[in-house]
Amino acid sequence: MPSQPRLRAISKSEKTFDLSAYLERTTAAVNTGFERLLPKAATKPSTIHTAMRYSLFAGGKRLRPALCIAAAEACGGNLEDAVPYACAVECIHTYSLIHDDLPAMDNDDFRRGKPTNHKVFGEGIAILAGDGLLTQAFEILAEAKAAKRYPHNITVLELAKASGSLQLIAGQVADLEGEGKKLDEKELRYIHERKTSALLTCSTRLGGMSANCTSAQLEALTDFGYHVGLAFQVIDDILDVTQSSEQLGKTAGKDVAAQKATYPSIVGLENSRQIAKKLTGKAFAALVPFRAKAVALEGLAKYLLERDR
Ligand code: GRG
Repeated sequence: MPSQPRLRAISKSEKTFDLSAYLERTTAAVNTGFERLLPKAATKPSTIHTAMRYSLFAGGKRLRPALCIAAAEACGGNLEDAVPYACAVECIHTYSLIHDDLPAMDNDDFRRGKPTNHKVFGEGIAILAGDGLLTQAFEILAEAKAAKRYPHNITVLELAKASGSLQLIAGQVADLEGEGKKLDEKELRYIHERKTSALLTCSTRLGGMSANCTSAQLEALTDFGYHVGLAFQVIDDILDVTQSSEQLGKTAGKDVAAQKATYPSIVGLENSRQIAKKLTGKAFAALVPFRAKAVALEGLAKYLLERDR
């Protein structure tokens, strides 16, 4: 039974890992990084910089940055070098949420417990705030300290591919086109791999790159990111039908209302929970080569499985 010792080793190291302290530390470092890396709100034209900062500082969970930093640490790197990489991914993530909330897409009024960007600044500025963050991500990455094995052309390509029309945007297109249609599990997985897992995988890979990881480490981080990304989205689908809007900080029940295919709608709630657990088990297994250095990645994967918002 090869999987049992792995899972046992993980629960042992988790006992010594304080996830909330870790998230506090990584979030604080990323917020400080943003203060340094972003134009100030008052910088002309101040409307756009205020709008970009509004969504960036609206209270997101900062999971992608935490995964990025934890991946760097698993490879022997440090928080300071990983922060710009983490900020770049969070800029992409936040841009995608601003655009996803627009009336032409998911048409949402509520995100991260606050009115959505277009509700506060209007649609034109919200589109531009998303564009601004998308561009800012690449500026940050191009100016980040590059590790020996991963020069800027590699890291920029990494983020461009994860955010582009074959991954994040492909997932969003398939999601839009799938509304009201009966999708099967394979088609749903296609969406989840691109809309969610691609950017989570990119987070762990960029973290590894910031730490000058080996190719074997990069492969393990890819395997981990992929499975944790899929588990994350299955849980997101579950939370959409089991939690309140207040709890989630965004409108609950949107998937059902928009007639979107989700794991619970295709395989049922209990099977969805089992699938998320299985995916997390695979993510854990990918961490074996990192031994004790993967303690933060393990803690984050466990948290993502058990989260309630
Ligand atoms: C507009 C190109 C484009 C893409 C949009 C982000 C997105 C793709 C759609 C939003 C809906 C959705 C279910 C996305 C999947 C990823 C996801 C679950 C995002 C929410 O991530 P959290 O929970 O959010 O980490 P916070 O606000 O905590 O950062």
